Amino acid sequence: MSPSKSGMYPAVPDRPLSGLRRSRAVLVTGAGGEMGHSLIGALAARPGTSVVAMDIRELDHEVRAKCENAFVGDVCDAQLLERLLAMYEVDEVFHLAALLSTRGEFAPETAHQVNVVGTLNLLKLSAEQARSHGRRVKFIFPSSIAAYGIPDLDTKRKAGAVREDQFLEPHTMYGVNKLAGEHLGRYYESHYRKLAKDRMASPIDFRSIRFPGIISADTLPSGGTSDYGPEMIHAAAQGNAYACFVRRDTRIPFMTMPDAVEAILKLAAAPKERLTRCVYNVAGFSPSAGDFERLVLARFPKAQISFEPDLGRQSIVDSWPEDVNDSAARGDWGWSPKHDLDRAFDEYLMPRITARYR
Ligand code: AKB
Repeated sequence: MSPSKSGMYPAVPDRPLSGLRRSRAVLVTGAGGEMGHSLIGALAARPGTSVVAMDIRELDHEVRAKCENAFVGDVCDAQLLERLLAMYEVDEVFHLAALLSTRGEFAPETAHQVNVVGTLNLLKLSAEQARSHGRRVKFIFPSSIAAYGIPDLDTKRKAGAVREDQFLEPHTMYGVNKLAGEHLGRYYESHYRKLAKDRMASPIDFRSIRFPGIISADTLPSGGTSDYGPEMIHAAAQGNAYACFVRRDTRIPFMTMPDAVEAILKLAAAPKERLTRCVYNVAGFSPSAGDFERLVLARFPKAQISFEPDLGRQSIVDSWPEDVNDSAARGDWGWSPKHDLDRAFDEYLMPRITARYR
């Protein structure tokens, strides 16, 4: 193995790591992103799990140290993926790499490449892996509330907690891409190469969660439209003024990062026969932007928060539901979030964020 240019960790090695036998591994794409940071720690702590990470940038030392190997590259690079999968016997893929909703609107075609073509590459190679080692590959796909597109505010307010099959007409390229990813996963699980004589039935075990906005105490999001929630909290903790880009009465669902990681691990571990669908809603809490302001001011009385709505970004969050109905996740795999809004602030965000910026 040769060192990467930065000398931080090996670039793509050109041979299997353990002689002729490929070692078994869990693949995490987008490993350097917000969810990757938290998920990799939890996966690496699972007994007998080797994590192979992939990201467009080199990983932080802390995250890298928890991985068996890390590859720098693009999920659109089919050759890189092929080489990676030639070295490891991958049983499980957590496909986190994505271009989020705000960034995607500045470069919709690039978003399509990363979010759809990248997902297709991974599904195809996972199906090939399944054929080569004879076991289904579990494919975990974080989708998003961006898959919903509610036509106007009046309908949004009347709709309340939306079910998985309602309002599936997304307004953003990212939402369109996430919905496409869900359909691709369902196709690879149930219908892939329907007419081929040599087909392996059901090579992929596809499981997806439509996540709400996620708030982490340890990292800040970038390129999303739910970012105003975490941005407001982190800005106050750092003593920075914050101009919120949506109206005070804007309401969408959120959850904490520990609950999001718990959800993804719980769905991944659920017995297949208990699952009645491929794609699940999960709800945490549904504050308005004004509720965030109130809670932040109660804890940081000197915080300077103003509201300067950006019409474009506002229209995106206005098309997302106020709340989601997660009864299928609760019934099928025991989903139940640990944090409501107050516990999120008091037991998770405040202790960690204040320590972080002290
Ligand atoms: C975004 O804002 O694009 C994401 C999401 C809701 O999926 N955080």
